[in-house]
Amino acid sequence: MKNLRVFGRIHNARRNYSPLPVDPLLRFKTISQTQKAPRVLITGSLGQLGRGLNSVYKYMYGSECVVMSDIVRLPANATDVSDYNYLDILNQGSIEEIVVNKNIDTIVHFSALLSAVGETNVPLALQVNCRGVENILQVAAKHKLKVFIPSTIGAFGPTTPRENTPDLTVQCPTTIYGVSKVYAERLGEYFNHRFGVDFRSMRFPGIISATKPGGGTTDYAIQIFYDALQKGKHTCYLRPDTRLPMMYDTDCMASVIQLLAADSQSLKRRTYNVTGFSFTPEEIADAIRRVMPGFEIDYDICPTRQSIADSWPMSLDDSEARKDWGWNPEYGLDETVQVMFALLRREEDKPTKIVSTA
Ligand code: AKB
Repeated sequence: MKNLRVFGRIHNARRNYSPLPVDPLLRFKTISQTQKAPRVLITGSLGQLGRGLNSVYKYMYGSECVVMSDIVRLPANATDVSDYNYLDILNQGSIEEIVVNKNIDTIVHFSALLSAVGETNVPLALQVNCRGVENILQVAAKHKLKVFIPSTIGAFGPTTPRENTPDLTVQCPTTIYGVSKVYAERLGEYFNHRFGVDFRSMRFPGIISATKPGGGTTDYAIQIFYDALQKGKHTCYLRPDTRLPMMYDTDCMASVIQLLAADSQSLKRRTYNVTGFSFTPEEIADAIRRVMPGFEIDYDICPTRQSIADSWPMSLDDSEARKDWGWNPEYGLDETVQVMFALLRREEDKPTKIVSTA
């Protein structure tokens, strides 16, 4: 949890974001004081978001509240992870076994193939992103669980209005990732009204965290910080004017925890847009230059990722989430740049890699 302390040093001077509180953990503490501890199973927990969420939940409710799972061996530096289990989400019986044995009441289903990697292996994307979701929802229906399955800006497509994209609009994505996430949204809503499953979802923008993702279109927005520190320069695979919505990691963790803690009655829909801020590669490079004046960026466009990015919204309307369950991001672009450098610089001084940003 040491990384959490970095947040207190950042000051938010932008409009549209709440000023960062004196106590950066306040929003997590407040929820933990009013809500009973859940028993959360995180699938795909060694990906970009799982370890951060594990750390936040443990901070809120102690080490007993999270069960971590994935299909790979735990890395040697994963001292933050306890109760780690092998779980193949394609095996419904195994999901059920862990739910029963560990007395789980909530599943956060992070296992998924992201947008760019999905295009390189469509059969696997169908398995993981569709069959996996079906299994999770069926187990949730049988054992009366609350379920969070993230969706994405990738669930929109080229015919969606690209600016200030609302919750309810055209959803005709052109990637297998997007198609599978629309399926997850619709299937979750169906299980909610047909079987009463407490399904909750959000369409995430690109998430900027110190933990690296794998195979996404927005990944450059993390790599740029590693490259800035290691080489003073980044070669970007997207055009300089490609505007995409993004969000800082801690805001992402807060959104999951807040949505899961929200009173079911207050939810007018089961899938909400959430966002932090939008920028282009050119604009993030400028923001980095404000703290690292010599930083350079050049471009070597990847046609696959560029065409995916061109089909996605440039900004999201998340007013429904703000209204219904109090969504309120705290990090803008400049705050994100500061906290990312603070985290990565501190990790550079350590013998091990970054393990948690939450
Ligand atoms: C990706 O780029 O595929 C993901 C996403 C926006 O869902 N980060």
